[in-house]
Amino acid sequence: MLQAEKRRGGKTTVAESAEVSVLPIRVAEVAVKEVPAASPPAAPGINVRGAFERFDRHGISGWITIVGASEMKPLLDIVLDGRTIAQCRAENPRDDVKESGFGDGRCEFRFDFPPEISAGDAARIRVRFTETDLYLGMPEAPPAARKAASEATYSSHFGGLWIDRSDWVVRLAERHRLGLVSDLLAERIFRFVRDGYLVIEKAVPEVVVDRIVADLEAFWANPPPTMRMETHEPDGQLRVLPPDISYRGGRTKLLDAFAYSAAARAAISAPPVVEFLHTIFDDKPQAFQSLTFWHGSQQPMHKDTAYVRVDGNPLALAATWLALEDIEQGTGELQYFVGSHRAPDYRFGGVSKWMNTADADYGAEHDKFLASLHEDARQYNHTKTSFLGRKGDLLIWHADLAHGGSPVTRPERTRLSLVTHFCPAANSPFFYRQQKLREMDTPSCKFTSQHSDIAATPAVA
Ligand SMILES: O=C(O)CCC(=O)C(=O)O
Repeated sequence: MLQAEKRRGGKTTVAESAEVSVLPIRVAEVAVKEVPAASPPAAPGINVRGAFERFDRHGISGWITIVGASEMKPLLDIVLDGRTIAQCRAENPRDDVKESGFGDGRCEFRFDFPPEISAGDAARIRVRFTETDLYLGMPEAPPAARKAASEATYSSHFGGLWIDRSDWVVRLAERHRLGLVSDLLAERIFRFVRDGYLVIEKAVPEVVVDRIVADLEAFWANPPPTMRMETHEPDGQLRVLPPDISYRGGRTKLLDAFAYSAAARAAISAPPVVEFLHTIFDDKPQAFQSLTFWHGSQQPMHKDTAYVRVDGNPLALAATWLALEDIEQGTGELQYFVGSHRAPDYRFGGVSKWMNTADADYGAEHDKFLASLHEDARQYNHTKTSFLGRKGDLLIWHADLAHGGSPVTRPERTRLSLVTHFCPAANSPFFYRQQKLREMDTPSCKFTSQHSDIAATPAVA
């Protein structure tokens, strides 16, 4: 409608009003070229009144009405970096506006930012009339958003940990100089930041690994009632079910063994692992999901940030892969693209670090995402390598390292492994939004599970 008006009348008029604030409109001939709010466009056209009343880290709201045509309820595009990420109509009732003499008063607009909009994103949100180049003059971005935007020194648009900042070497050197980080740890962090992963040989004593394997055998044979497995068998659909030994292979994994096995908890919180994670998180690590594989998963190359959600900061995440036996070639060994954690963000829907499985075309976008990792590898020369760890060796990967399971060419061989996802203790796994079961807080590591009330599940070992 506005487009039609604009074509007929040429440009837009903004008039002064004593009673209500004027909503300045900026006319952008191209998205980046803006006429200052104070200079009203020359030709007569549409008289718009309104106000931006809220623009903060969590959303925007205000009201807008077209003088003399208040029955027209403008549709607004919420725009981020030139892309429309949502629309809202200015049509919610506002008695105060009605009393001021502006039509029926149904003119409020409101848009709450979805959780995947980072603080930096919020600072760059713009609003325009749908199907036009008419942008509403935005109030100054909220302080938190401005700060986040001005500190955008992370390699990912979504921020990250201190090791992801452009000044990480300076910060590492400072910690090293102050004696907070040993030579060995400094070297480990350096390699992790450069490559996106770190191998710690003999991170977990063999005796602990043997106990874990015995526990896993027992869980498969006689599962604790609340334990769950995750499987894609037999039809490729993801299901979370009570463990059934006939599924013990392929991509099926036993979930959160740490809730039931003291040995698994000991391995997950092995001192060199905790020391490393505590340093990169600047916080106690929180193990919030573990997966035990019997065979190679053959998962395609992927990045955990698409699926494993941590509220607030999608990159406040790291994972460990523990070899529960000597890993041999052809058994589906873990593989990864070295340095891929520094490739540009893939944004689902053009916006989000997280994949939204509720999107109608999410399957197609997932394929696109997976393909993009191989394109990045070609473009940025990421070499593919794999982890042939010996029993007790452990690999830590960065939240954004592209990794997966290599093809299994020796299906008769097992590939026993324990994967754990961690975030800082102060962060919340996304599943807390649905439910929060009791956690276990130890001096070195916090354990929390989406499926198991850890406090109610005495460990078998
Ligand atoms: O162990 C594997 O084969 C892959 C594990 C993995 O990619 C994951 O848990 O994110």
